[in-house]
Amino acid sequence: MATLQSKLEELVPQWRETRSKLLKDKGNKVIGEVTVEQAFGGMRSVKGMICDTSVVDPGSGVSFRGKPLLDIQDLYPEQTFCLLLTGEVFPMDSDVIKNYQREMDRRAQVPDYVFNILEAMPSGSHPMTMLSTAILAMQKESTFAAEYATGKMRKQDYWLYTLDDSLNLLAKVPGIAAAIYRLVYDKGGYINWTAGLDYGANYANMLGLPDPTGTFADLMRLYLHFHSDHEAGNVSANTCHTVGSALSDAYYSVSAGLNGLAGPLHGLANQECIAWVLELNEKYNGTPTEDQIRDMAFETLRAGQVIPGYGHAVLRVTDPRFTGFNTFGRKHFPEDPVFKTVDNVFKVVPKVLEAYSAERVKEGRGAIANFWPNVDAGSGALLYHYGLTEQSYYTVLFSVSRSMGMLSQLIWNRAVGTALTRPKSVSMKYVADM
Ligand code: CMX
Repeated sequence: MATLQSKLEELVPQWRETRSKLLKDKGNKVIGEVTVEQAFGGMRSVKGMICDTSVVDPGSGVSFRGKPLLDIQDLYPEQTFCLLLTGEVFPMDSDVIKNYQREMDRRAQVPDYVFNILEAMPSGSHPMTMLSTAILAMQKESTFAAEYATGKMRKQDYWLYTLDDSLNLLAKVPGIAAAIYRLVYDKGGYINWTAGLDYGANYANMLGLPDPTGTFADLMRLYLHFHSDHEAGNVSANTCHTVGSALSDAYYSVSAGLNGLAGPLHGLANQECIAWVLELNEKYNGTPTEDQIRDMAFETLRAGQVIPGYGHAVLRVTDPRFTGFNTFGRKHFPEDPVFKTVDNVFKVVPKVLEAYSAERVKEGRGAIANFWPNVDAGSGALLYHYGLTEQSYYTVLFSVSRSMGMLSQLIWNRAVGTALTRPKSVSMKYVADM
């Protein structure tokens, strides 16, 4: 019977052969150069990594293994993870997916000590701190670390043990994340994983929100699919990769990546976006007019703050993930007041940012590179509609999804044998003397 592991056993030798051939034939080709501006500017656009799971095109957004996101938006999360790893879309009734789901069922039980740790954390701990801590606490479960410690693990088998750790982590993360939700926001007892239920529906079910129409489970599937991967250079993926390159196991690496996702310029932006939208609704007693949105947008900018959910380090168009979420909202609840505001903000804010950017340029400050919404601009309104109103939880949802991307990249890097990350830095004096 075909499984994800057996598929990878076929693919890994091919990837290694490709890597060797590329190194031999193209090893001395230049793929990028770095200016002083880029070195000070967060290495924006510096090409210095290889990643096959996904590519972000500035003009069209993310594609997973060459497939544009909106062409594959109906995939279930278990299909997403297998696609990121193998490049193949396996039908839900295929052996690979059925086997993967059985692995999730078999591994989903969260150890009791994780709940004890979560319950012992001080009240007021951010849900992201709790998630990262819970994952780190499970590091002792790592089969990679245990096998490495024996001194007998062969380098070519690193990926196999990383796959084992990854399946274990992916199976447990929704249960941990749902427990954090129920604990922090006083929602009652924990809800167990249900064997036989798909990944997205399981997470929705464990959160425990009412879902009479089943569309909240649909949203969770879409949410987990959309946020899963965004190539290798973003803060969470890049951090996970760097930590993993030291052969730290998947628990150390993912926990580290999530600490980056918890930053307001990255994953925490979804929390800030919905807060901004709710502030608008409150200030104007309901869905604001376009003029009112314009006023508040300028007010935010003049106060020296960013408009959350707009702009992107790579994208120069509306993020297709925003488009997908917006389509979901328009289909299921176009009249929802929070969704309507998000929809109207989309009509106004890009023009405001464009005007503000022109002002900045006149004043000698740099332009804003992208005026369009990113993934975080719209997702919160959809969650809000279903009663998931606790904004400080939103980045945890992102994390459950992004774990798939970080882990698929970690497995891939172990499989092809990517080396320890160690770029070179230079001093200010070095630049001054150039
Ligand atoms: N509102 C106001 N100013 C913005 C802006 C926005 N939405 N987006 C960019 N700018 C500003 C930057 O702050 C920067 O100003 P300074 O030079 O004064 O520091 C200037 O425009 C140039 O930035 P940029 O080249 O356009 O964008 P960066 O690649 O530096 O930053 C990002 C990208 C996402 C951090 C930025 O657009 C931003 O802060 N957006 C709002 C926060 C957000 O939505 N983050 C989520 C991103 C998605 C994710 O990774 O999860």
